[in-house]
Amino acid sequence: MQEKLNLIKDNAIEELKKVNDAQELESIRVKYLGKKGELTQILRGMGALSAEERPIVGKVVNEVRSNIEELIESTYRVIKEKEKTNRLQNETIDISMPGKKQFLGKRHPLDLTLESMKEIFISMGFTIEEGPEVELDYYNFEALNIPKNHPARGEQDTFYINDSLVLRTQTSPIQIRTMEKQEPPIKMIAPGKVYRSDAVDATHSPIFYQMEGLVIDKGITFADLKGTLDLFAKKMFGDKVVTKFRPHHFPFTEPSAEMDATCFVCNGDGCKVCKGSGWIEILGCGMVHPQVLRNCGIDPEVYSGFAFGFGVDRMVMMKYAIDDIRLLYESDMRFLNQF
Ligand code: 2NM
Repeated sequence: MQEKLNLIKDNAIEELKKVNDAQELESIRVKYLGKKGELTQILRGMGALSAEERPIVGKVVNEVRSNIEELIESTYRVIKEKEKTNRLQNETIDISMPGKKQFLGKRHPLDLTLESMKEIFISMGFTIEEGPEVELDYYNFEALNIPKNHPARGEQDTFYINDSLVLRTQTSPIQIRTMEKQEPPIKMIAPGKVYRSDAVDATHSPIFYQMEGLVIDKGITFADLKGTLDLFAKKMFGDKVVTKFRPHHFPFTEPSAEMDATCFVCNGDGCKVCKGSGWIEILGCGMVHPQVLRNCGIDPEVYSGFAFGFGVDRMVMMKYAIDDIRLLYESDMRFLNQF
């Protein structure tokens, strides 16, 4: 028995000398000390020994066992030390290697254009107001003279949350909310995202951006409207731009108009951007309808005002000669990196 134990010990020592890594070391530990290991087998078989033999053999087995354990322990430390040295040698940092490129985000052309529009109106003393995108039917339609069954509802078909809640089709509900809570004078713009259930094509997107504006005070006339919007066009597209106002119809303004500006590309001669006409349609506008003022608790005998609305996407598309609105919503970096 003593001989057998010594043989096991010598074998273990030999094998441990040849160990190269932690995995090999572990399989040696299992081989000798594991549940089915050689020493464990011997311990299990001790029941068959006589009462005198048992303590003697037990002592030797334990000695061999702790010898092997210590050896495994020290071999483990040697292996770890070797691994660390190897790692340090292999992981040297080559500071002459080129770095990893960090990609910086960019402003979206819609955001850039919206900002330059806002700047122009801020410089004229307008405040910026905001409102909810999920809006009461009342603020989106009713208060703006668009009752149920009005044909304008069809043109602005939208996403209904339920009978009284819609995704706003225009930013005008922000004007209504502002007029309700603020005494005139009011001089505000309302930029934001709006929704319509339009099928996607080169000029339609179910989500797009609008910017509307409103001025209410005593004695505001159509001349104020023209002066303000003409100045906007000059600041936005250049001093040479000339504007003209064509009669139009909106339910919430009377009279109403659309403003055209001479094409900023050809100065009115006619080109691809203005489709040969020399003019570009910029915005809709008008004097706020007296009923809309009354709906907001403003007396139309005392106050008057004008309002206007732009499609921001249209502005971006004109400014950069983009012919497909989908490019603004597809997040294709090959497109967006150009701005
Ligand atoms: C437009 C065109 C004309 C407009 C009217 C109002 C309000 F609330 F004051 F009645 N807000 N916005 C308006 C007027 C909007 O967009 C093409």
